[in-house]
Amino acid sequence: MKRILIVGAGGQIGSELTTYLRGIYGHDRVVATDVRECKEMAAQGPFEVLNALDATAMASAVARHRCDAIFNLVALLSAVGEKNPQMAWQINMGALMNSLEVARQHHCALFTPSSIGAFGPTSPKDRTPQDTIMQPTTIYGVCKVTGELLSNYYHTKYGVDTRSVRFPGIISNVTLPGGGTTDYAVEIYYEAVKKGRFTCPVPGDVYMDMIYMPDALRACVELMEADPAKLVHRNSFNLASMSFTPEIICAEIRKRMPDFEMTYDIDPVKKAIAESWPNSLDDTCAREEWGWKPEWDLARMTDDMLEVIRRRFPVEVR
Ligand code: AKB
Repeated sequence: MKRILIVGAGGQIGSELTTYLRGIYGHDRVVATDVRECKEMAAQGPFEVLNALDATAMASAVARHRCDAIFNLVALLSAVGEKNPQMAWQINMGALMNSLEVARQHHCALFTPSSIGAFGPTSPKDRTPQDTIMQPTTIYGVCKVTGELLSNYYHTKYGVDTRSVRFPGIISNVTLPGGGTTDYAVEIYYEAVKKGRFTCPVPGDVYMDMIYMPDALRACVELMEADPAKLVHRNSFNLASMSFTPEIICAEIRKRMPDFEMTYDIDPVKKAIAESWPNSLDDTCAREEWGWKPEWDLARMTDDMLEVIRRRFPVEVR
C-alpha cells in the first residue's frame, strides 16, 4: 500500500485507523473521507467530504490522489440496522459495491470489515470455525455474508485484491461506536468513570467476542501487508482476541472500582442479536495464513480504558 483512501473515516474504526495508517505510511499518503466534515482529520492530512454512495466521486478521489488501496469502513451496525433494514442494505451494500467497482477500475486493493454478525443461530456456538454455516438473522449479518461472497467474487472474477476480517465487538476510547450490539462493552467503561454505575442492555450471561482497538488496527495492516501467496482465505478471516459476558466485564471493573454497580434494562432487539451470535470464534486460519496474534486481554484493556477515560473526564473521577 502506497497511497490509501479511507471511506467512512469519521466512524469508530476510521477515526483511529486514519491516524494509525498516517503514522505508518505518511500523513499525506492517507486520504480520509467521510460524509461529514471532520476538522481534526483534515488538520492532520488530506481530507474530503465524500458520500460513499456516489461512485463517481469515489473514483475521482482515488484517481486524483493516485490511491492503490481503499479501506471501506462505511457501515450501519446490527442494532440500528434492524430499525431500518432497507436503509441498512442500501448503505452497507451500496458503499461496498462502489468500493469494489472503483477498486476494479483503478487497480486498488480493498479492505472491508466483516463481523461476528455474519454468523447466526445455526452456526456452531463455541470456537466457531472459519468455514461453517452462515445464516445470520439480522440485515447487518445478511449484508456481511453477501459482502464476503461479493468480495471473493471480485477477487476470482477480476483479480481484485480484496481482503477482510470478521471483527468482534471493537472496544475503543476515541470515538464511540453507534448502533451496535457490542456497544455496551465500550459504554460500560465511560459510565463507570462518569457515574459509577451502568445499565446494561444485554443479558448478563451472553458471551460475545471482543477486541481492543490497538489489536484491531494492527490486524488491518498485517492482513493488507500479508504475502498473497500465503492466503488461502480472503473474505473474511475469523479474528479472535477475548470473549466475555457483561457479568465478567463488570467483575473486572469492580476489581478496580469496588463500588461500581451494574443493573439491567434488557433491549429485546440487542438480546436477540447477541444470543444469535457465536460465543467465541476460532481464528486458527488468521494465525496460520498471516500470523495473527492478539496482544491485549480483558485485564490489560480494562486498566488502559479506565486510565484513558479518567484522564479525559478528570472532574468526574471517582
Ligand atoms: C455490532 O455490534 O453491530 C458490531 C459488530 C460486532 O459488528 N460492533
